[in-house]
Amino acid sequence: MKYFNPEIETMPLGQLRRLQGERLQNLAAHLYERVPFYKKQWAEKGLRPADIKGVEDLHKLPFTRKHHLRDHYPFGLFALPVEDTIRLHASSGTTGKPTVVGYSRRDINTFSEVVARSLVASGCQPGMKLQNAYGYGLFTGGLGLHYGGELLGMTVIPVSGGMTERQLLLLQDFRPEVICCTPSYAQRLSEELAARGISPDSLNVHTAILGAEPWTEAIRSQVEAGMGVKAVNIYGLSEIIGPGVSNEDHEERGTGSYIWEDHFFPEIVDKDTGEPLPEGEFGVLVFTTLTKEAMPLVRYWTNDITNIYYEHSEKRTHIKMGPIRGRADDMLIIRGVNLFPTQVEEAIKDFELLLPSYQLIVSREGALDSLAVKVEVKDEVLRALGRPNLAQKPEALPDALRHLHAALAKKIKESIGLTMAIALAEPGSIPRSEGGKLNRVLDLRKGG
Ligand code: DLL
Repeated sequence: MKYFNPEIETMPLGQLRRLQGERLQNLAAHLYERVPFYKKQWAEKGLRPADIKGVEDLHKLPFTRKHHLRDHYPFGLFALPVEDTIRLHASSGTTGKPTVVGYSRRDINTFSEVVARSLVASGCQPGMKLQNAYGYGLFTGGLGLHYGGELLGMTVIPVSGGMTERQLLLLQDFRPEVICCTPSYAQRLSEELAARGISPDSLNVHTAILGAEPWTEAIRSQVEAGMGVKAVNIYGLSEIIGPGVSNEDHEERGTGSYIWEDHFFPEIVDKDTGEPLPEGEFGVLVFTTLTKEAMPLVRYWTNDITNIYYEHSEKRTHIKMGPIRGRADDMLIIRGVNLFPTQVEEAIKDFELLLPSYQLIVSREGALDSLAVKVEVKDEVLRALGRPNLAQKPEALPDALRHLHAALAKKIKESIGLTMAIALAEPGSIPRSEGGKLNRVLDLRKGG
């Protein structure tokens, strides 16, 4: 099958807009009646549901932010009585209480459908086996992919995250065609396969569906070569539904991920002013859930930075989003320069002697913040150079590494505008993913 839902996925834009408009009108009326938070917020701006006639009026409504969810913890933003929900999920914040989301039966059906659409876009077909290495539990990854895979008619292997030994055993013995996990864990699996001398050709897996954390083309290349797969992107967040808000098509890899905009209406807004930005420009991604019942969200400020654009494609009419550059709150400001960790990853990718495995270390010397990047050199390179001590001063390194060090410093300076200390490191010396979300920034300023 080419599409899970051909009628919706290829719906002409005019018709899609009308559908979105109708859904938005219903949503506004539903929320105004049922959720005091929205009624109060809109009343303060003199707005009533009748003022929202279509998606073109959406910008009039205020944003909903993560702190609103926290302020109404745990169920205060639900639009249905908790007893009418059939599932709860939660995402753990960095501090304090988790963000709670609830689902009605119809919401779970929607969730399963958008994941099924995402799986078909990724290259899955009914009958294929899906090794699901996203964590099961309050995290939406495990159960989200599980239900979507079952709806499509795949054979789901609910292994959950981590447990590398078991993942490798199942890959070899159950011979799944598809695996889904975080990109950093796919890197980890690629490395384990190489370390154990297991050739990707001996496996049956041809597709890896990666998401839940930012990743780049450098990681795509590493995973595609290391596991012998096509690596495709899946994006989502628990507040909106979970995984399956958008997904790449396996035949259009690298051109963006289709947002299932009949359910999740996207906007890109300026991160400082909140003003909507024109198609293609980068800003904060904001979503309105058009069909959710238990906990719909209006103009939810995701904090993720990307762009959205229509691209002529023979396959689908829905809008695409580019890769997430990072979250607005991951942005580092070092000596006045703003940067996302993924920019460093992009700079590293052109150096053939390096692995896309890095860590950014932020520290403070006196009043000044400084940033160092630790990046791993490929094992074969170090072997060919007779295993030099990488801890010595760059000037003392063998020529190849000295040049590499200088070229990387220059590239970072040119592309990001910062002078960074660079530490070349042994392969495997930077902490690896255990299946959950990997943090590539070590901030030594905290608490000091
Ligand atoms: O991470 C849902 C998910 C599960 C997505 C499995 C994909 C696969 P949360 O735990 O609520 O939900 O975290 C959501 O993770 O706002 C992004 O910052 C980040 N994120 C998710 N997918 C991607 C992706 C799940 N493909 C937050 N690329 C989001 C970059 C991603 N960042």
